[in-house]
Amino acid sequence: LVNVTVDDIKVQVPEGTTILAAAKSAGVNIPTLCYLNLADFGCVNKTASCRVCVVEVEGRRNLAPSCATPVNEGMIVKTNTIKALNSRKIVLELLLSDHPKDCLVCQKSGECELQDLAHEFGIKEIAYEGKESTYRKDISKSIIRDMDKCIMCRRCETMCNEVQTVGALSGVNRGFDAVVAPAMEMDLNDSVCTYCGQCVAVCPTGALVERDATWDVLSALADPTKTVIVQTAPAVRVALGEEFGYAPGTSVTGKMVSSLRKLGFDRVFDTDFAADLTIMEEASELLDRLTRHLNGDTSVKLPILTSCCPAWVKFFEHNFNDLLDVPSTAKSPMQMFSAVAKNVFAKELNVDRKDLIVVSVMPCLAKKYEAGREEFSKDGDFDTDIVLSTRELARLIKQANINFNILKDEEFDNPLGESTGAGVIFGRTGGVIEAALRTAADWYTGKSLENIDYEAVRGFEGVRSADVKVGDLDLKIGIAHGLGEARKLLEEVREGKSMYHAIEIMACKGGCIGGGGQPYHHGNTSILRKRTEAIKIEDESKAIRKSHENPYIKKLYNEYFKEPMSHQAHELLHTKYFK
Ligand code: HC1
Ligand code: SF4
Repeated sequence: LVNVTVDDIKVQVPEGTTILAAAKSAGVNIPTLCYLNLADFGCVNKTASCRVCVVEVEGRRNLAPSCATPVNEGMIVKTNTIKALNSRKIVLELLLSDHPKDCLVCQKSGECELQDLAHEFGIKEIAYEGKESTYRKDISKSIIRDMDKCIMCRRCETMCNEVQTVGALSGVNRGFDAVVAPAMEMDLNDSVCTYCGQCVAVCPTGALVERDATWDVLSALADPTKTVIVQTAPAVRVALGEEFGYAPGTSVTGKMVSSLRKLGFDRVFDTDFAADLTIMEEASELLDRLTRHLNGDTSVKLPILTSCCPAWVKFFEHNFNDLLDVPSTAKSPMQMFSAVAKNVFAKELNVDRKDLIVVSVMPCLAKKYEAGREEFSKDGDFDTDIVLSTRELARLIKQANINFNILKDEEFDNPLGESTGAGVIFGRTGGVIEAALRTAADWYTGKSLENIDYEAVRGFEGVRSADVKVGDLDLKIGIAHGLGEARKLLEEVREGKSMYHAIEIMACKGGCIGGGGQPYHHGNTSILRKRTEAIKIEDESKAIRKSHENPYIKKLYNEYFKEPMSHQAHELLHTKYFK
């Protein structure tokens, strides 16, 4: 341990600790901007590029960036001298001088870290006028890149390259033209970007934001010729409340349903229902591949990989296109829901599929991209019409003057609103495979098993491996969350080193609860664990916790699909992957 004094407070910290961390342990919060420590992601962005966190160190002539300077024995640090404060203020003024002054209409207004600092520092005018750097706006289906607002903190780059290992973003050009962009400044659309949205989740300003579709929803709801239905993803219910002042980890399912009804949706349905449907197909595929493999069929590919995360799908299409026959062919729950809605439910309603608008509320930005994939359309009509993120739904509720906090809990509509505990756990890492195991174990043993809590697949480590017994089968299950972790597992599969039978992969840390469209965590990743806990409580509170026991799923198979992997099921519920 070394002895350090920060603003006259003495602390002992381990050797190698940064001044910033030492100050924190002394209860002194030094402001930061580029710095970001996402402990649960194994990611620290300390490029020391913004210089907001500078402090004076006794005996040194220059100010030190506290995020990147380690302490040493006897160090005396002053964080609030006039020299440090003045320097911080000038840095902010310089950043603002090359930043658009459109805060009033910026999507990030109110949640922008630069705006917050400018406010805290009492900056009342733009001190330096002059030329501003301008770039072409890059608008993809999921994300808008407005690099005029980029402050070169490089958080997005660290996230994309080090955590996700996608490599879509890097600093290009020099001086005034320097910008963080895909190679050769191409658009995200033409790059290897997976639309995971994790860069958006950590961007401190409005440089990276979701493509907002709230107005599309309002227009659809106002169109009397359209029937507008909505589905809500498992992870939305445990995060939406944060936008209305509820503590992280508060589940607001009933209020969410009631707010959607107030917004005017004709039916409020649940993606969890379709998660149960996904399990019917995925668990069948798992058992089918397993039994054929055990019977010596060498054409069978194992492990089977889950396929419900669209960023993950795009990642393996780019990086592992020699393994396209390994993932399950099951569509994601969102797409299964929409396929059933447009092809089965529309007929029940006697509505033409073009007049049925399917809106999805997702914790994810890649879902916007997924909805626009050609294979999920029929004669130019997409199965999923509009995707809103959790943040956008909150915006919509506020725009419509709905007092969310006083709403009474309401139930989803049926038939596409009934779900089991297995459906809701899709929202957290390990949940999809646990849901599949609950069903596969019952089917394989021919019994209704009581022990359905597969603790071994739960947890938060980036890559997990679990030995699970299903009847007389000893299964090895792999779980990865975060694309960098997924890459490690996939490389093992490619090299033939993987002895897993099934692998679940989610592109975001924590699974969908940590999706790029969720309320901002501002670097406090303990929020993700609280959302996970809320998912657990939702699961345990359900009367039915196995997908194949969902009565409406049984009805759908009786009346339409007949059985999993039937011809009808293949037509509506399965997909293909592309190089
Ligand atoms: Fe997910 Fe899924 S769990 S992908 O993480 O399989 O987004 O929540 O909706 O489709 O169900 C996201 C969440 C979500 C799908 C389901
Ligand atoms: Fe990288 Fe994901 Fe951002 Fe695309 S969305 S640039 S893959 S972090």
